[in-house]
Amino acid sequence: MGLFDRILGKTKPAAEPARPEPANPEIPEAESASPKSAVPESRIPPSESSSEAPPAPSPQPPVPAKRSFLARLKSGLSKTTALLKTDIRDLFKREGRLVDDAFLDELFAALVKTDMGVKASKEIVAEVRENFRARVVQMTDVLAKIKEKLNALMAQEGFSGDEPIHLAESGPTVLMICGVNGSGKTTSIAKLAHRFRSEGKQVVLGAADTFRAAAVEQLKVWASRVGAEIVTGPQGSDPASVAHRAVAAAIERSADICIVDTAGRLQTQTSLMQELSKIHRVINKQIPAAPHEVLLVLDATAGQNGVSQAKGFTEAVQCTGIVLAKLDGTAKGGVVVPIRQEFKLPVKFVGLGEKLEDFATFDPKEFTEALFADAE
Ligand SMILES: Nc1nc2c(ncn2[C@@H]2O[C@H](COP(=O)(O)OP(=O)(O)O)[C@@H](O)[C@H]2O)c(=O)[nH]1
Ligand SMILES: [Mg+2]
Repeated sequence: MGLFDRILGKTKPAAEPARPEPANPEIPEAESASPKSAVPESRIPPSESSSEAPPAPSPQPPVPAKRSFLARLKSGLSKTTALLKTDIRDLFKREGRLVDDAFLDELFAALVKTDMGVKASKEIVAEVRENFRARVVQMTDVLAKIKEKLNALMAQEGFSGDEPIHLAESGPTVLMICGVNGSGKTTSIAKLAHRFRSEGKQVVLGAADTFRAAAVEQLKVWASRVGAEIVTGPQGSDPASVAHRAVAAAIERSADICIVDTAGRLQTQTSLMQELSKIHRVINKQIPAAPHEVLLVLDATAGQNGVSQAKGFTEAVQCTGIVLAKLDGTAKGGVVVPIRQEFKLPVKFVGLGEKLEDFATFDPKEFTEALFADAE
C-alpha cells in the first residue's frame, strides 16, 4: 500500500491562484433577466474585436479523418505511452515471463503510474492473473488482455462518440464551460467554436469570465480568429448577466451555437460554485432545455486531481461531459479511465495542443490503441 500511495502521492493538487470570494455572489437575477439587456451593447462583430485580420471562415469538411485523428491522439499521448512502454518492456526483459506475484505487482505499479487509478489497475491485474497465472507469457498476450479489459472498463452506454454534443432540436444549442483556473476552458471554447464554424454553424460566445479583463481579451481574439460573435461585460460584472445576454443574442440572431465561458474556480469555493449554479439557472430560464451541455474542462496534467474536481463540479451544476485538455503534455493520460469509471461522465473531447486543430472527439477504443501504440 505504501508503495502505491507514494506513486499516487506524487500527484500534487493543481496550484490555484487565490481568488477572493465575491462579497455578494447572489446578485438579483432580475437585473440580468431584463429584456433591455437582450440587445448587448458590448456585442461586437468579429471584424471589430481584434486588430488581427480574422481568416475568412469557410465551411470545411467537419471532423478530421479517422486516421489523422488516431495519429494525433498517438502523438498527444506519447508521454503516457513512453512511460507505459518502458515499464511494460522492463517486465519482459527475458523471452517470456512467468506470471507470478512479483510480475503482477510490477504490472500494477506500471499501470498506476499512468494515473488510471488503483481500482482500474487492480481490475486489470486481476484479469491478467486469472488468465495467465503460473504461466510463461509473451508481452503481446498480456498487452492484448490489458487492452481488452481497459476497453471493457471504459465502455459507456448511450454515448457513441459520433456526435458528442447534444444539439437542440430547434433554436440555439447552449454550451456552458466550467473548470478550475488554467485548465484550458477558453482554449477549448475556441477549439469547439472552430469545429462548429467549420461545419458552417453560426456561433456566439459569451465571455462570462468577468473576473479578469485579460480573460475577455483572450476570448475576443479567439472569437475574431474563428469568426464567432462575442458578448462581453465589464470586468467584475455579474457573469450570469453576460451569459443571459449571450443567449439572448444567439436567439435574436438565430445562431446555431452559444458557448458560455466561465471564470476558473475551485470545487471547494462554495460561493463561486453557487455563482455557477446561478449562471446555469439564468440560461435555463431563457431556454428550458438549456444549457444543452455543461462541459467540465479538466487539465490532464493534473492527473488524479481531476477526479475530485469532476465530483465538485457535478454537484454544483449537472455536468454532461468532460473535455480533457493538455493530454499532449502529460504522462498521466490514464486519468481518462477513473473519470469514466467513477462519474459515468463521458469524456467528449480531448485537447492535444494549443492550436485550434489540436482537438478531437474521444473514442475509448482508439484511446486504448493509442495508449499502447508501438508497445508490441
Ligand atoms: N499543450 C496544451 N496546452 C493547452 C491545451 N489547452 C489549453 N492549453 C494551454 O493552457 C493554458 C491555459 O489555457 P486557458 O484556455 O487560458 O485556460 P482557462 O483558464 O481554463 O481558460 C494556455 O496557455 C493554453 O494555451 C492543450 O490541449 N494542450
Ligand atoms: Mg479562461
